Amino acid sequence: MARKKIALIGGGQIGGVLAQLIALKQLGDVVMFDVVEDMPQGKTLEIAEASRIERFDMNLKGTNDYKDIEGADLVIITAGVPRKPGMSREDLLTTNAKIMTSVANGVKEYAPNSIVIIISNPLDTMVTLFQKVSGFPHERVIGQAGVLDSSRFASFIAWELDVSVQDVNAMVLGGHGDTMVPLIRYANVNGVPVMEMLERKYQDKAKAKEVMDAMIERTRKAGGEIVALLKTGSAFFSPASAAIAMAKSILLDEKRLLPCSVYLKGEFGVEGYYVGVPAVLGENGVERVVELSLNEEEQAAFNNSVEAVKNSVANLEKLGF
Ligand code: TXD
Repeated sequence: MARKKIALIGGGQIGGVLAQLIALKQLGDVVMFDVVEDMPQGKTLEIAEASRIERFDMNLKGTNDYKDIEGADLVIITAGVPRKPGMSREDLLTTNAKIMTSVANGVKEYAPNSIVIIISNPLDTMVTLFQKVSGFPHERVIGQAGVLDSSRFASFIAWELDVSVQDVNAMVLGGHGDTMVPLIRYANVNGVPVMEMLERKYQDKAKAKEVMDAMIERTRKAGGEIVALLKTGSAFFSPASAAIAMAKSILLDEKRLLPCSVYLKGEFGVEGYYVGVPAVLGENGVERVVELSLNEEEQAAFNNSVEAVKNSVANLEKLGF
């Protein structure tokens, strides 16, 4: 089987971790593109020089020329600017929309058959823009947000209940903004409902709800919490891990059910927008969207989050993109 070729567009903080994880997990050869001269060459050279220690045979190449991504099977895009303390993801819209337009043209020209995972913020809007400019089929353009948001939620649950995070299943739907929707009813520890565990722990329903509400609030603001601590940029280890889970499911045709930003054609009552929902990822990209029943409160929260995505996309159009 020929080795897969993975192009990373953007070789900054997340791009660097992506390259290292791809090499360590031996998912394929890496081409890292960035507009900054020499930097992607330096980063990939450095990771490659650890190949003897980590024992991988993957090739890594840095470039400032789109031609080098030619024939990539998978493209992961982190190009753009990250948030600084006090900024919302939406504040990045104008700058990142310009960058995403140039990236979409580059990918369209040199890797027209690739499957694309987008990480740049504001996430759902950047995915929308990439698809619009590239004209790629919707199932080959996917946004990463839900895998990370869900992992954050699962981590908080595991720490609260003092159980292994490996046994926690928790999912966050909706747009990648502060209105995202962590699903309480479906959160469980190896099948045991998280709410039931909280109620048994505190012997008090109101207190259990209070604790859950605090975890939900922390999940919604988790990106900002990291920005406030780092001060010079946003999360980069965990978004890279999240995108790699999606990449692996696609490259190895694992068909994992992962929450990601995918194009909806009526599912969950949404028509024509990219929003975070559970989807099966395989060799064709998004193989299908998995619908689940939401109660009134969950659907209202989801609709509210979809409104935020719609507003962001409307802003993009107002800016002329
Ligand atoms: O879960 C998620 N989706 C996210 C998204 C979680 C955290 C951060 N998220 C967003 O990812 C963040 O708001 C940013 O929009 C992106 C990338 O974050 P990163 O921390 O990697 O930013 P860096 O270190 O600034 O890297 C961005 C790189 C940098 O090297 C620039 O030179 C490059 O992008 N860049 C470009 N590359 C290619 N083409 C163009 N035009 C370009 N412009 C800048």
